[in-house]
Amino acid sequence: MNQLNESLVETQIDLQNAQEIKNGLSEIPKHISSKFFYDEVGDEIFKEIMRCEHYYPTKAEEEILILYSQQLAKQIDKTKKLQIIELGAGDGSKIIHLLKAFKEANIDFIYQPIDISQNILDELEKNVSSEIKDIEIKAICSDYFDYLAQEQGSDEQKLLLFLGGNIGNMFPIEAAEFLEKINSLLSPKDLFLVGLDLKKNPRIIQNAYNDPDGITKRFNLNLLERMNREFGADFNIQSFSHYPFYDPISGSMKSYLISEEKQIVTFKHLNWQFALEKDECIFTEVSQKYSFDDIEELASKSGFKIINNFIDSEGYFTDSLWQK
Ligand code: AVI
Repeated sequence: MNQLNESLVETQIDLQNAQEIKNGLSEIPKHISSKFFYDEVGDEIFKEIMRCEHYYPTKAEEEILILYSQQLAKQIDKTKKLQIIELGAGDGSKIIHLLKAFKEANIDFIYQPIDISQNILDELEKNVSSEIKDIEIKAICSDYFDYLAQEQGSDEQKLLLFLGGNIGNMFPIEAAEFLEKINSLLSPKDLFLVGLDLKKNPRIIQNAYNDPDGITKRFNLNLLERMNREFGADFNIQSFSHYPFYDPISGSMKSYLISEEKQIVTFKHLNWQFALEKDECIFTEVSQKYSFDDIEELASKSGFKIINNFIDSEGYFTDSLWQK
C-alpha cells in the first residue's frame, strides 16, 4: 500500500469513529460508547483500576481461576486436541492460572486469544510464553464472530472464554443477542466460560466504580481528553464530573459525565459543534450485575444450559460454565 492510501485508510477509520461519536452526542440522552475508553491512555488507566483495592472483579476472578481451573480441566475430552479461544483477552495475568492447570492435567491444547488490538495481543503473547514453557499460542487479530465462523465445524473441542465481566458492558438485551450469536457458532461438545459480576451489597459496587483515589473518574474523563486529542475537540475537562450510579434492583451500574455548566463544545476536525445544558449528562458505560436467577435466564434465552457456577470466596463474581 502506498503512503497516500495508507493515510486515507487512517483518515477513514478516524472518521468512522468520529461519526459514531457525533451521532451519540446528537441523540437524547447524549452518549459515548464505552469502547472508546480503551485508547493507549485508557488501557493504562484500566490497568490501574484492576490493581485498585476497591475494584474487586479482577481479584475475585483471579481467585476463581486459581481455585477451580483443575476442576474445569476435568470437563475436557482428553482424546481430542483442545482449542482455548479467549475473546477480548487482557494482559494474560489471570488466564495463566488456567493454562498452567491445563498443562499439569496433560491436556493437549492451543491457546488462541482474539482481540482487535495487535498491541494487546503482542503484550499478551510475550507474558504468557515467558510464564509457560512450550505453550502453543496463536494470537488472532480479528473480529470475534468472523473468527468463530471460520473455525465452526472443526473436529477439535473448543473452550471459549469471555472473562473479566466484559459481558456486563452490554445491556442485558444486547448481551442475550451476543450470546445467542456465540451459541450459533459453537457445537454441542464445546464449552463456554463467561465471567459475570454478581449483585451484592450496593455500597461495594458503588465504591468499585467511584474509588476514593479517583482512578475511575480519570478513566471516565479520559473519554473527553481522547476526543480533544483525536478529533480536535475543546472539552473543558474541569467543567465535567464523574457520576456513577448503581441501581440495586435492576443491577445496572451506569456511568455518566455531568456537564457542570452550560457550554458549547467544538470538534475542530469535524467542523461541528454541540451544546450542553448545565447538569446535562453524557451516558458512558453500563456494567451490569447479575443474580443467579438472572444468569439462568440469560443462559436459557441464548440457548445454553449452565454446567457450573464457579464463585470466589466472597461470593462477588462468577465464572459460569455453559454448554449448548
Ligand atoms: C472492562 N469492564 C468489565 C470494566 C467494568 O467493570 O465494567 C470496565 C470498568 N469501568 C469502570 N471500571 C471498570
